[in-house]
Amino acid sequence: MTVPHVPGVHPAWLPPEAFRAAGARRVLVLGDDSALAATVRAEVADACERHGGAVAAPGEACDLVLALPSAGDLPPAVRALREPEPGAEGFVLGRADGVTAVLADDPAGLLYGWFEVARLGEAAFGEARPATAHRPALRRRMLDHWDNIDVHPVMGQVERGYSGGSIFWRDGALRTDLTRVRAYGRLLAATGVNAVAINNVNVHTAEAHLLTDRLGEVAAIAAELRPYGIRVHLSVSFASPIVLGGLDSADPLDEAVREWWARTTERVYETIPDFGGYVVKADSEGQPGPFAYGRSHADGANMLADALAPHGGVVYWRAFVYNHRQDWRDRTTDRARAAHDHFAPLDGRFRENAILQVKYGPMDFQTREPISPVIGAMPATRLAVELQVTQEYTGQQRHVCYLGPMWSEVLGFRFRGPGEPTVAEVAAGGGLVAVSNVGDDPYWTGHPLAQANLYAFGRLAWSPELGPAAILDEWIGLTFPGGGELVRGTLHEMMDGSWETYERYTAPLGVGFMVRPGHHYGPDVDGYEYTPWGTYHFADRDGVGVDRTRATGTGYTGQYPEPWSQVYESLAECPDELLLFFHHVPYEHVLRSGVTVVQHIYDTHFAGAEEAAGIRLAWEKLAGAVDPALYARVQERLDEQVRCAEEWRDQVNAYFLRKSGVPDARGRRIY
Ligand code: GCW
Repeated sequence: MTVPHVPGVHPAWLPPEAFRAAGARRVLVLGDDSALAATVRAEVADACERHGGAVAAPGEACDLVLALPSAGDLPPAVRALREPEPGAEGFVLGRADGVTAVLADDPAGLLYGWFEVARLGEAAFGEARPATAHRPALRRRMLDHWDNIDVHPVMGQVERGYSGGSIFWRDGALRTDLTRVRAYGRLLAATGVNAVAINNVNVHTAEAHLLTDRLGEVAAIAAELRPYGIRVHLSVSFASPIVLGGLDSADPLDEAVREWWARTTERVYETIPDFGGYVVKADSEGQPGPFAYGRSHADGANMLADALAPHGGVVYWRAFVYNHRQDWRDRTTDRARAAHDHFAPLDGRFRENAILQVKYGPMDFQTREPISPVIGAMPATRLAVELQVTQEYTGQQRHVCYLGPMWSEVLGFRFRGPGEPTVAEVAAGGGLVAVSNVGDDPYWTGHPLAQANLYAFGRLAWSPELGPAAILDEWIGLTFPGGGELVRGTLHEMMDGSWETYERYTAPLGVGFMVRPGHHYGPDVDGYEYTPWGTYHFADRDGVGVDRTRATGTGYTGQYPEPWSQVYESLAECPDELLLFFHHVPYEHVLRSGVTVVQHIYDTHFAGAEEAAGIRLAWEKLAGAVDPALYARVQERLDEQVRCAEEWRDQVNAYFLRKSGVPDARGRRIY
């Protein structure tokens, strides 16, 4: 095992500098003969070689010890740090009598502890620290790749990918050099991620074969990610028994179909014994599913769960099921209702190893949505919450949009009010999943600053209670070591409020979309208004918004328990930022903030575009303070962000001025 360093590829949050403090010291590893312990030894050796420290042998003096208690005698200084219990994948970190210790019950904990020491830097070797346990709050912390093997004619190599091609495949074949995949695994492990699904949930013909005759490619990728504790998962087509097995049905209750899945899954585990499981998008946007056979989604998911169970695998079954061929004239169909209508009645009917994967909002990864009511409605089902790191609807990695604050709001939401479980707690036994934003771009994420989103996802999946601003600072400190106060302060100022800035210049008050159909970039207020996708805003000359109340609308508010059911139903109590998601109101309706809806639209759009210009201006302070190529890449993207934000501002403001006839109270220029 060697630590992957890929020339020409930005080291992201793991530059060699991040390991200076530990690598300059004497480090003892007391591990077992597992692959993960070998990784920890390799990491330590690599850091020490670079920074002049030394790998200590048992019994020798050391400054840092990473140990499984079963693997040998701890140095006397840290024997007293044994409590509290680290738990699965966790570690205890403490410092006593000049020795820092990371103690774990399993080698994964040692690896995560090693990266925590890197995060702390010199601080890990300062004052004594009481032994503190660090344990992942969510058991499964996974990134989904929407990578294709073949370049799709519309979606390209990576669906909704804004960072170049796939790190796994190129032009129809597995890449020959997979060092970069290992480096990716390392970056993810440093944030706490422990699972990856390698291919698009829209499973096309070539990708369907990964399950059978192209399984070797999955095994090769798994071999690169395994040393960093990451289990590989595969998106599979529900129609596989037909497409690959030559059967004439994929009916989940058909014995031949069930047997096909059992046999096929057995072969997967013969090849990849630690294979994680399947991800399935069924009966959704044209993908095949159990509805074709009159079966429920529990029948579909359970069939796969049964095939996986003997091997310890899980199926992530996506709840993103809605009618994408609806008639815009029909006001009774509400896309927001769909997932709850389909899945809530199935609560308690899913197997133990079936995980229902629910997007955080009821629509589709918008900049602002209420939390999906499905998450609060299925106490007898294992749930995973799905986020989108790739910025499909949040600026496509051309805009700075740090999503940590949004995710932290999502994870901290309590369906039943104060004192009741948070979304993160509801999902603890299932997991947190996100669509990756990584590609073969030298900066990994297209926009170098979009790396912060990938980092924040992993950190929040491990510790949902961490503050997003603190995570941002952690990321800045690791990624720009030695940058000094100018770099740290400027990046913080540019990024911390960037999600809200993005929200200000795009669709107002939670109404969503207003993006250009198809590629979803840039403004198009009526782009989706008369389409079959179910994503409307209903603006007319009198008002705007979607009536989702029980009293007069689609009844969606009734999918929430109290207090939210009442809060969202009530025009007076509904939070401003979601007002147009839940209510259709006149333009002169006064928000809780005291401003009318239409004036709010003007104000926020002027402010948002101005803030985008401010972000660009701030970056100029860093000319000469960061790497010139990185500087240029960010600057080019900021130019586009400012241009696009102005376009959003002018189109949205012009649209609402023309519809409403209400002038801007401050007389600013609207076209
Ligand atoms: O956000 C939408 C995207 C689709 C995607 C779908 C999904 C993979 O526009 O490209 O398909 O969601 O989540 O399945």
